[in-house]
Amino acid sequence: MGYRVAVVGATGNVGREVLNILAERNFPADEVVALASSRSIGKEISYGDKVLKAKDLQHFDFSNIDFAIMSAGGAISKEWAPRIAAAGAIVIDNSSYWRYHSDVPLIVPEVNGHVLDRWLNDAKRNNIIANPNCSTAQLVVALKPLHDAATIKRAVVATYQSVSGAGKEGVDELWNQTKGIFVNDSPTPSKFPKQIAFNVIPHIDVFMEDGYTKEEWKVLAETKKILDPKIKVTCTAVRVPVFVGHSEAVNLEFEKPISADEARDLLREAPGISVLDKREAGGYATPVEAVGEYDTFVSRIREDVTVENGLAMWVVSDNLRKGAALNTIQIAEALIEKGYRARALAA
Ligand code: 11C
Repeated sequence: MGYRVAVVGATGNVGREVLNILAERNFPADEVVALASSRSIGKEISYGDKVLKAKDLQHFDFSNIDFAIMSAGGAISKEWAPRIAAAGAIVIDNSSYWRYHSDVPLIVPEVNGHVLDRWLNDAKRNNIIANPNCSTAQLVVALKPLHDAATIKRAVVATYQSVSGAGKEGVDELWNQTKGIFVNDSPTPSKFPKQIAFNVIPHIDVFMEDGYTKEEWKVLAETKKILDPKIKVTCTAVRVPVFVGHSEAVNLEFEKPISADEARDLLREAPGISVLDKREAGGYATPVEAVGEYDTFVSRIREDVTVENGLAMWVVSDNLRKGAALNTIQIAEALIEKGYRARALAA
């Protein structure tokens, strides 16, 4: 007997990817239910070669559900994750709401999947697991093997984030502005604070008191929680006119020496990473190649001689996959591998 999975926020960009990836990976599900807010009830969504109709979250009975994968935003997660978890399902939440709670693990399986061993055996666990922000997920996958080998002291990150990170409205705004500019319409920013077509915007999420944006703060706080609280991280997060795929320029300072060749070899062996690093035109990954892929691509690995034990690199991933939907499913797969049994069987 397989698992019962509820996908909350199934009609959004990430919810749809969750359904695609569950089907692609043959996730051992007996039943998959698509849930949405009342305005999307009845909307049709693909799940492999089937079509699911969105059901109403408000009236759904979670008492038989094993995994609830939530991608419906922080307000819904704040209200519903504890209710769903209390009904006995494991909630894997994509919003930022639960990530920083000390009793909620924040998991990227390749990096800190071991945390789930103790969590699964903790009788007092609150049944909520958080999924990181997309820019953090791909970053920590690439940092982990290097940190294990030479201990990262400081990371300086600049992100180049696609509009799909801002949801369907972000994608529509880039599309409409791009088309409009060709017919001399003046672009009207609505989802983004300035014109995004043919432009870049150094502002994602709200500004904080210290001048960083919340998106930048997430990269700092989440890297520390997932990988190592001792790593110093600074970030500039930038929105770029790309539909899917986040890129990051990363400069690292290590405690111990590590050469570009050593780093490349370690990254080649590491789970979830493809190294694409030829020092020639086109010998590196761009977002276009990362779309639809599971792996995070690492390119442009080189020594940064401006600091002692420095490396620079370029990290690209599909933000809707490793940055969101794929990682949530990998968390569920890790729990199954660690012995979490379908409730119908465990009863
Ligand atoms: C973006 N990274 O690209 C954001 C989207 O905290 O999960 C994801 C926000 C989050 O706009």
